[in-house]
Order: sequence, then structure tokens, then C-alpha cells
Amino acid sequence: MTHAFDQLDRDGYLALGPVADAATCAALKEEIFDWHRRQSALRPPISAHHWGVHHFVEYPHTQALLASDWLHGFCEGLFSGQPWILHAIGASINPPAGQGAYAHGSQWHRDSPTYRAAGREYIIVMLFLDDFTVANGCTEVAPGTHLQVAVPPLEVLERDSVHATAPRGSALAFFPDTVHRAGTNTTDQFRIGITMAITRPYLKPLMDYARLLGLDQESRLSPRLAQVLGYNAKVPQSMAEWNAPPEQRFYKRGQG
Ligand SMILES: O=C(O)CCC(=O)C(=O)O
Repeated sequence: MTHAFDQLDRDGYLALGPVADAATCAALKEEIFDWHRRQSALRPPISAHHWGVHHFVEYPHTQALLASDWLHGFCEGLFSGQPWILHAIGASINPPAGQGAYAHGSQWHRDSPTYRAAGREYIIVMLFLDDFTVANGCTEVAPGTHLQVAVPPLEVLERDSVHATAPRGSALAFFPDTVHRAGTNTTDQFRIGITMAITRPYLKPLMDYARLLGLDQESRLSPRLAQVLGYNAKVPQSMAEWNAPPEQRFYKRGQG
């Protein structure tokens, strides 16, 4: 894996896989669709075709993904054995042309507004739930852009970018500074991936997953999943929480 991490450091992205079988991919899609239905009922539509789906961590296959050996093996190597947490999880849904655009993803962009020179404290891992092809708008990455402070001009991105084509069940890791986009989906089928943003615990996550699931749910989770969902890196909200005994501390020792 050392060689692979060298490649990641150099290019800003790394193909992983295959890491998940077809049944797992199908089950993860069902969880995304169910969450999308539930969330759509709870919020006013942002647009007629709003495909943003985030934070579906209560589902069993999603939890199994977050606790999977392949993800842990990868992160363990990348972060040199230091702990890490989920910063955000979302579905990257690239609809067929005419069924709305995946507005954020289809523009060249970085996932973090703060340029951090590809330090090994933040990584994006995307699991492909469909075959990713040029025709269905696979992810496109611009190699080496994580090492450049400024985003290169459009013509350079278009010239140098690489199509991350791979079969369903494969994964792609890239730094948040690596400029990328979702391609245009010219098929009549949705193209779906799960994007996990993963960081060292001292970076503020986009969602407080421990409180989203419930602080009282920790005993139902494996120690590995509790770590990933931030139960060991919670921010106290009161002096009583701050003064908790060591074994109940909110931000536990060793989180960095
Ligand atoms: O869906 C893709 O291929 C890219 C996803 C993406 O760019 C993002 O979610 O930031």
C-alpha cells in the first residue's frame, strides 16, 4: 500500500477496488432512496430536481460500509494508524440529462474551500454503486491539482483530466484539493455513488453524527463504528459534560 499512497500523494487520487459486491451496492442504493423519500417530505423542494442526499448513517448497510475492513485498512495506512472520523457522507447522484443537473458536482471544483496542500488529514472516498462509464458521467479528476494553490484554467482541466471509469463496487479516493467533477450523464439511467469525507477528529465535521443518531445509541454500535461517527470526539456543551470522568470524556484522549 505504501506505493499506492505515494501515487495518491503524487496524483491526488487513487483507484481502490473492487471493494463491495453487487448485493451490497443494491442495498446501499435502497437506503439512499429511502432517506431521500423521507427527507423530501421534511423540507421544501429546493428545485424540481433536487438530488442532494446526505447523512443517512442510521441504515445498516451504510453503517457496515463505515465499519468495513477495506475502508479501515485504507484509512489506517493513510493516517499512519491515527484515529479518524466521518466528516460528511452523501450520495453523488448524477441524473440522466433532462432530469435535472447535479449542479454542484458537475462543475470543476474542490471539496474544501480551504486549500491544505494535500496534508494527510482529510480524504474523500467514493464508492461506485453503478458502473462508472464515460457515457453515464463518471467522476473526472485533474491529476496533480491538489499540489497547486490556484485551480488551473478550464482548458487545462479539460485537457489533462482523467475519467475515473470502474465497475460497480469499486472505489476512488482523492484529496479534497484535487479538482474534479461529475461528467455529463448521456444515458437514461441514474449514476450513483456514495461519497464519504473523512478527516482526523480535530477537524470540525459537517454534521454531529453522534447527536444525530443519539448519544444514548453508542452502546449499540461497535467501538469501530462509534469512533467513525465521532462518539470519541464530541464537543461538550456544558460544564457537567466537560467535567465528565475520563471514561465518559466527550473528546477522548488520543484523538489528536
Ligand atoms: O459524482 C461525482 O462524480 C463527483 C462528486 C462530486 O464532485 C462531489 O460530490 O463533490
